[in-house]
Amino acid sequence: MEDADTICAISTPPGEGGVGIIRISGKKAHEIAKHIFKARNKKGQFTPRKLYLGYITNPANSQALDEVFTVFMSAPHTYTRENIAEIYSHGGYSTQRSILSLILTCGARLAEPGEFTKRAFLNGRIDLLQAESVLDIIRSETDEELHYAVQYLRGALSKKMEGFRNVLRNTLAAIEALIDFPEEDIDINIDVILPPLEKTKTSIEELIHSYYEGRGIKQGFEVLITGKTNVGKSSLLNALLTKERAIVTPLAGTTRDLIEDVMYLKGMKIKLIDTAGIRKNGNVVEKEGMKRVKEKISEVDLIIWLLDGSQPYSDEDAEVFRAIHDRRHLVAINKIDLPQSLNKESLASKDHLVHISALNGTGIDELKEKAFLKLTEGIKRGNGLLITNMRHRDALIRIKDNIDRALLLKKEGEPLELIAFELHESLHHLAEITGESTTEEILHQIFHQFCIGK
Ligand SMILES: Nc1nc2c(ncn2[C@@H]2O[C@H](COP(=O)(O)OP(=O)(O)OP(=O)(O)O)[C@@H](O)[C@H]2O)c(=O)[nH]1
Ligand SMILES: [Mg+2]
Repeated sequence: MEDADTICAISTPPGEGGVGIIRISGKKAHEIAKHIFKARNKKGQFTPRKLYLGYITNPANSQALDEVFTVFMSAPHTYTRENIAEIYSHGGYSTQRSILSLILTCGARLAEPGEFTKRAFLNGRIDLLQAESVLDIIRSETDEELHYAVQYLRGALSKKMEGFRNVLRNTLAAIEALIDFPEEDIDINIDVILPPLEKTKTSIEELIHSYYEGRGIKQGFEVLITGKTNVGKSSLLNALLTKERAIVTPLAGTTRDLIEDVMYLKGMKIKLIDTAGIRKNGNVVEKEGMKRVKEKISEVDLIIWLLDGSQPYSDEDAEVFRAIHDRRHLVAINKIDLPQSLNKESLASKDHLVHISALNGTGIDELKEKAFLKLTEGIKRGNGLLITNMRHRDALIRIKDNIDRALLLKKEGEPLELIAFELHESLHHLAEITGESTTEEILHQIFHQFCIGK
């Protein structure tokens, strides 16, 4: 990045606000800022990382544009590892735009989306995993999402990859030594060098499997409410959302389509889906509605199967059960405020049974708690890491395949050169994750998802 030009951008969101931050990074950052900033009560050099109060003034006509704070930060101890100047102006559209235009006329150019973070990556301050976590932090909607993104910015995932790399490199080095000096008496036994590789493979598999939960934390989980007509599905949706989202009537067949809305459960985003009730002799519209429910059942993360406790178990309930029994589900018996006549013995799945009244709110908290536990089953908390990014998952799958093939080749007594080839490949895929060998196209894809000014 020796000859990199100087970039600038408004780093705060557009529109009116208390403060607007304009950021300049690059060789000429300090020079440009000094040229347009007139500090009050200040003579001589600016001390780095100290805020100075003053005016942004157009040198061409000495016109003051805004009263601002300015800070100078010196390379390499900055976000981009370049010289940076930041100007804290008033958060008005016009003031920020005129300051930015002035900076542009002084020789900086407008930053591309994510270019500050891209420079931090290209200048070696952070790796690609950390750069991506910056985007995740900005986009976090829930505490959980933020928790993981911050961990990754601090290098938790990078450290894990470093561990994988060490094992792969050591194994490869040992195998190459065996290839290069077959006649000599080297103290390397292939049966000793492979177990760490197998252990690494297990860790990689765990990470690949964590993607399901990781994706849920990042994008939210889908929870579907199903059951026969009139059992209270729409009432339950409304009770969970604590608003009258869906129409509720005493008539069977009220809901015809999928009705979706978002709720937050202990910091997790949940997309709740209410559905058309299942019944035998529905009309054309209901039949279409039921078809959609059945399609959706295979896609969602959790199903709440709702039954009416005041009615005997029926063929229609059994039909619903057949559709959902092999999917992750909870069983909720509704209308417990009424006299009960549901024969519970007939329920094939007694697991995770909750008794509720969508009408008066009984059991709703317990249902939420059980849904949370079901959705987070298998998620390792504390030190557990999760993969939330498809790019990482795909690369890890390729690494795992390389290791699988390497181990199989060994078992079948194939030449060591073939094993070495697989290990070389796996290291290459690992370098793609951390960004040591990544194409310009992938970098473009990643950084163009950022906003301008980050
Ligand atoms: N007593 C009692 N009535 C309830 C309860 N939950 C729902 N109901 C009533 O049951 C009827 C049907 O409720 P809905 O929420 O529309 O049922 P649904 O399963 O969405 O019905 P469809 O959309 O037609 O399949 C309404 O009259 C509700 O007021 C409950 O917990 N107790
Ligand atoms: Mg309904």
